[in-house]
Amino acid sequence: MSHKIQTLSGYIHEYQKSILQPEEFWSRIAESFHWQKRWDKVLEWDFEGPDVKWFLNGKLNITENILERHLFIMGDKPAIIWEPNDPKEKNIILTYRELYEKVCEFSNAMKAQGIKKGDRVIIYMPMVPEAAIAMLACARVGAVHSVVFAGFSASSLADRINDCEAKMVLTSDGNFRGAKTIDVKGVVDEALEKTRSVEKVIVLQRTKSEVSMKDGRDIWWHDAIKGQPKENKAEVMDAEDMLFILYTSGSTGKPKGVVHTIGGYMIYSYYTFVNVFQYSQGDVYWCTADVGWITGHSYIVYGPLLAGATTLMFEGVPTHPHPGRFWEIVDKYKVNQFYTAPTAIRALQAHGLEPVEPYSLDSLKVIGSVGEPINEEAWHWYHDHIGKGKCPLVDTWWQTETGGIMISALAGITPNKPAHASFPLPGIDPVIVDAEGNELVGNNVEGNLCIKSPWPGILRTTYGDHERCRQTYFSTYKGMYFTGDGAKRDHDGYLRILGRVDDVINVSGHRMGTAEVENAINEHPKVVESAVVGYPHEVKGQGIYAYVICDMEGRTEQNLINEIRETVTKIIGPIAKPDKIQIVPGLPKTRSGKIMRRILRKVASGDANNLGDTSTLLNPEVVEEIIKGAVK
Ligand code: 7RM
Repeated sequence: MSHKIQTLSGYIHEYQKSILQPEEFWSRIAESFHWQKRWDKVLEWDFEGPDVKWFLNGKLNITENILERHLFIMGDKPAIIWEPNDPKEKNIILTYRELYEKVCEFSNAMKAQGIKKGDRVIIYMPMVPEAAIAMLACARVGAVHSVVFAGFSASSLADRINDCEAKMVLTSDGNFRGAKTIDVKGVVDEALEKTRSVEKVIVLQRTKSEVSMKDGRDIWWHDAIKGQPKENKAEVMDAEDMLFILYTSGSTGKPKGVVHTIGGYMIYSYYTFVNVFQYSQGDVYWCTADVGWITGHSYIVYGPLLAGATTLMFEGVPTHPHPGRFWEIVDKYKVNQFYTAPTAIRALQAHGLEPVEPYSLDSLKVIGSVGEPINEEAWHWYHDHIGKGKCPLVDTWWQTETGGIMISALAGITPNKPAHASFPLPGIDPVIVDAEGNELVGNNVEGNLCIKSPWPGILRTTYGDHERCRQTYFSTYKGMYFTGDGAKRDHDGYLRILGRVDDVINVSGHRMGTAEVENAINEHPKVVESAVVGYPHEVKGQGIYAYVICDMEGRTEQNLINEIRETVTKIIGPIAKPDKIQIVPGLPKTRSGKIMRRILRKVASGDANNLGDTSTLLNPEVVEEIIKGAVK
């Protein structure tokens, strides 16, 4: 089956068709998959509810489309290549047949431990093949997985377990990352003290660290699969049954559980993978994300495996044991498509060309970028020194909520421009609107990015709180999905993403709500009030700058700053640790008591010269103090 667009005119044709006749367009793609029962209707939707359904009453199991469907012709083809953190440890290559057997075996084990269709299962694991096997095993038995990035703290993990009332946790003893061995099971144990729903924990032995196993609750992975058959029949699922929940940060409160359903997500992750990366059979594809993020879900696991691709999974970090590690891996496996984040590119760029030079990188055909706007300098370095000027660079814009890539060039097919995501994929109808929601037509316009009509990968709800989903995405502009990003259509019609327009910051490609970080800071007993903003950071894209009002009694400033950092690490995880903390006497507020973040953002960016009018503030004098004490 090939739904791969081959030419620019092919793209234009497919795009037009997809917008004029979306149902015909998507059903033609869905037809090449295996359905136990065909759908009755392709699409039903309204964005008021919101209520979006694709492939109504279609019955399927996504793992049959990943496993059984590929066994006959591709049983011996590598499905997953796993490269360990330590280059001296042996790698693992799993063929489609072996993956089939392992998924069946583990899904049988999960069933034996009491998991049934509809149960929620938390996956808190390092980047090992078992993480992908765990996801697919859930899908096979009809359980809903929720992968939690293994860098999150016990308290973040507990919040997620509680929010979805998970019945099982899949985890490991520890995690190798760079030079460190990270405790994983201990974090799970701590989280489970604050939760009640979890009945069983299955623990993979990875680091052979000392861990405590709770009788009746915890079982080793290798014991759980003992004697389990390596085959089974996949559960019959409805196209609109939940496939997974993935928690993501927004501008208010706690992270919300974005819900994706089986049929639409399957079609969309597959279609976008094949077209954006122009994957050909036999290619080796590598995405460096972690499976704890949506990029890992759609473009390490589901998209590539649905396409019968060989997907590489890397356990480690870009700079360990040396800053040429990525390029060493590219040469070792002759990687053809390479997909990473601008923050990784900038971090490696800082090491100069020496670590790149020993490697030929000849095999590369396509390079990709995701997670944050890629600045022109990083774009050129990546394009010239990694892509050697000959590989198309796809700058892919999308979100946890969109399920798959929305705006991107198709590698080598559609035109491309540095730092521009460029054009929408077939099926995507983006618009730029002004503050009132008026559509800004034509070129040379800038505003907020919305999407006018549904695509198969759109989120269906936020778990347990549909109103929050409506409020967050469908209420700002009537009848449209609001992305939270600003965008510009330039004089040539290329789309450029300008970044978030809400209180979400993007640190090393990780989404973080400023309110979420503030709440964590406020947990420190000496903190009175705090305000968090993003500021431009050379490597991370944005850094976290926290202004904090403290009760200083009995503490030095430095002590407090260190303690606040620890508090945030404990409550959210190291990724949310503020880069800069300024202890301030007050925060600039309007007369109605709202913090003036605009001013704080300017000061944090080192741009305190033109703060505009501050005379209407309740406490204008505090601004001077803040400028004086700004952390450089
Ligand atoms: C895939 C992912 C989503 C937010 C999104 C943007 C930003 C992502 C790009 C980008 C500019 C890009 N999902 N973003 N990709 N900005 N150019 N190519 O990252 O849910 O974690 O984040 O990330 O602000 O709204 S996410």
